[in-house]
Amino acid sequence: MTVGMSGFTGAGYPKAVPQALAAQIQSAHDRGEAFGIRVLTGASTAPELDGVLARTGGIDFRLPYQSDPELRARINHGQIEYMDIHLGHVAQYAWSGFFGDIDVAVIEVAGVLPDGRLIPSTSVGNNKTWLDLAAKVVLEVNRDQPAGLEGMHDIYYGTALPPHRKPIPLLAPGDRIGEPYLRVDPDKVVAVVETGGHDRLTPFAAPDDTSARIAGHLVEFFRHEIARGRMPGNLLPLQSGVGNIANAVLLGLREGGFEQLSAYTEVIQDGMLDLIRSGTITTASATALSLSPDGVADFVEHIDTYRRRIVLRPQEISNHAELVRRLGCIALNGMVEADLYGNVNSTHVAGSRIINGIGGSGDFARNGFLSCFLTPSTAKHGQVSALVPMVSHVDHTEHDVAVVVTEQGLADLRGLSPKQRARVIIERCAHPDFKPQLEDYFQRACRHSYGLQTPHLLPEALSWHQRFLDTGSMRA
Ligand code: 0RQ
Repeated sequence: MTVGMSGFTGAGYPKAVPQALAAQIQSAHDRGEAFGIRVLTGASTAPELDGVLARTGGIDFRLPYQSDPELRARINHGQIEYMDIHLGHVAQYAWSGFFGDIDVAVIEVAGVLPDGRLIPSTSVGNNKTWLDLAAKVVLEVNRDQPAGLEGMHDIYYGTALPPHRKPIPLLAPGDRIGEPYLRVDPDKVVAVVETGGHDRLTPFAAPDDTSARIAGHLVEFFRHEIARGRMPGNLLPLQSGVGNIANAVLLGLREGGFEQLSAYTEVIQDGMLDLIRSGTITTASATALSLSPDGVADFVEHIDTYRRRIVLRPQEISNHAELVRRLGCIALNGMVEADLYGNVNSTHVAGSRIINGIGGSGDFARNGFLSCFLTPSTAKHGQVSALVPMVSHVDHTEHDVAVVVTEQGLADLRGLSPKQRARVIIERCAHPDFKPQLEDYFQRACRHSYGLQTPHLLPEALSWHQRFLDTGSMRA
């Protein structure tokens, strides 16, 4: 069966049915019977869904974004087929039938109205799509999700496949263009399960020196862009990826004195919640709330304030190319590595081993007004350079990457040719330990490359990655 489940970055995923299903799968396997399902979600979920199903060997196919260690390990061992896809594309692929029939939707909700409409939970993700397309629906009603969530969501029912598409009437991040509830055909609902329990709650590390320096470079750059008249004083709607660096950047904006900001993004993390409560961010649109225990406590305490300032939407809207382009988002995403010419790898170590997935980074990087990629200049205790001659996997091409930032500095690639970009990236972003190695490669490539538009020495271009696999270090 193909099962569409709720869940986006550890929020709003079903907490009981996947575990019961895993027990059934385990019994079947113990009897020697094959039993595996295809699992489609919004994005990453939690040990109670991805973890437990992966451990039983019960997932045959999975999409889109994931971050569970058990699931990741099985994908990288070749036991699970994983399709990494832009989060904003999932719904149209599903409607077009590329995932086959959706047999069952398993969706967590915060409540059910007497007329059958559903109060969405802490994430919306692809729930509208799964509820619309699935033959049968199982609802998990989580009594522990805050009642004050009601009214925070905006579910837009006007999307369509070409040639029937109409402009989506959203002009500002806080606009409400739909309705606060999800619809479901009651005849399809085969079970309603009452559950409790909180979302997977990850505490954040306090920003370290590296993240603070990355944030500092960005804040200085934004001031420069404002001074040049390229952005208003309150910036443009921010899209901020997941993780500690993104959190540090948000804190940096508040400390930098920015005001009246807005966010049009996928995930609201603690850092953004702080800015919303303090009024630094006046409006935030997302598809999920991914909060630490402290973040949840704060969210519940001030939920009436947050309901006025936060809109949670389906991910086909939060990540919609038309809207990201119209609003002119500033895309801030992490990366694994970038190459001299600005191609970015967000997903794979050494070209073959996946970490999480592209998530929404491509939806925003390609369509945003300003596309920034952030990373420490080294990984693996300084043995690996995040700036390499050629990326071992490409998620974002040189044409979609405007700014690269490491703790060393910021490279503004706009308006530059490939060779000009290489000089700026080496100069501004590379770690001093790897700078001479990169300069040496680039200079020799400029002398001996087959073509001089994007100089490369093909036998050497991926040799840094091979050296890392052979010796644990990219150092020459
Ligand atoms: O692995 O813990 O085994 O050592 O990659 O790296 O430093 O913890 O960084 O948590 O910020 O994640 C790109 C993965 C960065 C993330 C990525 C290894 C490193 C570690 C994680 P270990 P860190 P972060 C909105 C947008 C794509 C999706 C996206 C991501 C692990 O930002 O998934 O942007 N992005 N979505 O050691 C070898 C390198 C490495 C490396 C890091 N150069 N070589 N290993 N690592 N760099 C959200 C959604 O869309 C839902």
